[in-house]
Amino acid sequence: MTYPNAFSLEGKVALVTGASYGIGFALASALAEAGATIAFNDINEEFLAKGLAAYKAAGIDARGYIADVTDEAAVQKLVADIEKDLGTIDILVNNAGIIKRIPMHEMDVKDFRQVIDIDLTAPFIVAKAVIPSMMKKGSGKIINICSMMSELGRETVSAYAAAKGGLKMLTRNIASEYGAFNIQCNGIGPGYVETPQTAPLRAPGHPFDAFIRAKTPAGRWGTTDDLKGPAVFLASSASNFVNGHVLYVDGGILAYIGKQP
Ligand code: NAP
Ligand code: GCO
Repeated sequence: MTYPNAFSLEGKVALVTGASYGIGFALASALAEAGATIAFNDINEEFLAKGLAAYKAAGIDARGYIADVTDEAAVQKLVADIEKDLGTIDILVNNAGIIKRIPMHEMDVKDFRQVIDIDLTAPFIVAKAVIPSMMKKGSGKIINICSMMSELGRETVSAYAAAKGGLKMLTRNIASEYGAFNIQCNGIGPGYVETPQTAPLRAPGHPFDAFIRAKTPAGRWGTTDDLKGPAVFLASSASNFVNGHVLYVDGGILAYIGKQP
């Protein structure tokens, strides 16, 4: 395989969950720029429409579908509809996710369960739905969007850390169970990235902003652009012998004790 062909996604179909905006939109855009045909879903008609308009504005002919990733029947239909419209899904990016920042001793169990359902059970549901066709095709790429919280904890994010820690191990187990079918499953672990999900932490004067800048060697928040190259790499044949790995795209946070005050 010559370069840069190894990074080409020409002829590939990619499903990116929860990709109307944020990290999912950036990852889908990157895969499209590398040649992939994009399908994405959202649970909200309004956001889906906005996402379709944003892809069109970016020159990307993405297909959008309404589906709740926690609903197995809806996901099975989503995958069947995409396979009918576009063909076998070659690349799955399990991106959809939520966070609830609540002190654990104050957290209602239904909130804990909702985070686990969306951030851990849903990646299982969606991966389970696409793997049979990948097995038949003899190839596939699954990319699970993990987190710093796949490795670290902090106050108020117990459910999210439990889910993302579990997602790291689900990634490794899918890699283990399906590597023989030429299916590679890896994770991307973004650091702290400027998206709607982290907007509350970046509010003017919020202490977390200075905290994260001090914990990041580059002294800045990540942007969704920082995640594009890693996603193309893990979605392409350039990573065919990379399996069960979580690629942390964190600017060095996990390696750094933090800037001395
Ligand atoms: P975001 O801006 O909150 O977007 C999350 C997306 O997931 C939205 O499009 C949302 O759809 C969708 N979603 C939520 N629940 C869903 C469900 N049940 N079914 C279908 N779609 C659903 O989040 P983000 O910052 O882009 O993060 C994307 C992923 O990266 C998440 O897994 C997050 O945990 C992870 N991550 C984020 C950061 C960061 O710093 N931002 C860092 C590490 C990892 P709606 O618009 O309809 O709600
Ligand atoms: C938080 C943040 C983080 C980021 C991301 C870091 O409250 O700590 O939301 O969890 O979303 O997961 O990698």
